[in-house]
Amino acid sequence: MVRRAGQVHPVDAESSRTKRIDKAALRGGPVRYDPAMHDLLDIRPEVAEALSAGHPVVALESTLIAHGLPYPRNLETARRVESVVREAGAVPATVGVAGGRLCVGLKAQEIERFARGGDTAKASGRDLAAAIVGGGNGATTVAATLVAAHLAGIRVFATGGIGGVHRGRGSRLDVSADLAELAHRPVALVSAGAKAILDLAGTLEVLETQGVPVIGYGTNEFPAFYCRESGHVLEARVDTPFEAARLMQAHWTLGLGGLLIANPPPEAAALDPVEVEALVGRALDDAQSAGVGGKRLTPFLLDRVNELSDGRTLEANVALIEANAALGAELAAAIPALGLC
Ligand code: PSU
Ligand code: MN
Repeated sequence: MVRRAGQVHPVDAESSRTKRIDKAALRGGPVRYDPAMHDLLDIRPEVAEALSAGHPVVALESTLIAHGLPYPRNLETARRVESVVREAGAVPATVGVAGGRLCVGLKAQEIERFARGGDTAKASGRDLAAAIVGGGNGATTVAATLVAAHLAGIRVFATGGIGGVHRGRGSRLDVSADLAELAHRPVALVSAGAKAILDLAGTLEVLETQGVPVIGYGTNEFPAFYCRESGHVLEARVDTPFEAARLMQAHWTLGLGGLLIANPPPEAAALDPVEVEALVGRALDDAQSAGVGGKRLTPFLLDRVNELSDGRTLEANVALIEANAALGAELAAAIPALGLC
């Protein structure tokens, strides 16, 4: 088989790791090697090598860089999050479509281009094919990053807050594709719950319908992104990476899909829920008056609450992304201890 540099697929390698995954026959294993994948997927060498060697790897998304945070804070955060993962002993794999390929482990210059904005569209799972065929760039959402993580065989992915059910304004139904994708990808997603701009009760209902366990990390409550509490009590809680990894292992051994590890934002950065509710209410009114919907809605709302809070939601957002990346690295490190992969 012809293999070009930078196109290594770990599943293709005759490594003991591959054999272990095959033996375990977990649905959670990476997708089997398919030559057609070479043209679409580019697992960068550092990530491919770490995966083959069984070293911890954490997937990171790029929509929050290109559309979730303003420049230059987004660039600083993207770099900082990669260092946080490295300091915790894991390899970061920032995902995005670059030059028409789904890349796992974006290079520093690519991340910088995404952060500076311009030509980088927001790519969810359904946009991936068009972004690849179009030969351009695309910032991957949680949904699209889950696809890449699964194809590459990465088990842990850290983000800020997952997308979910948007609050009902009128009769339009807007449910993020993040939820359905998480249900089908055997990946543990670390997030500070779902974004505060959403209908959290509705989001939890859809996660239940989709069969996604929501596990509080050191908490009994679903966090509300900028806030540590939401009033929604969870059925599962873990307090250590090892406990989380055991649940992940059991879930995947049963052939099930993704898990949501809900990590409350750091105490020092968390905001008051009453204040956040007021900000979100105003941002939602503004979105409605401006007629913003579809994929522009989430970036608009995040931006608007940031303006209304004089930048305090941005500080909380950055702090919780970093905290989630650190926890992601700990979880990724706990997986090999269980002999999972
Ligand atoms: N988390 C953040 N900031 C973000 C997002 C998550 O802290 O900008 C992004 C993620 O990429 C997520 C997306 O997938 O928002 C959800 O968008 P939508 O509601 O259009 O599915
Ligand atoms: Mn939507």
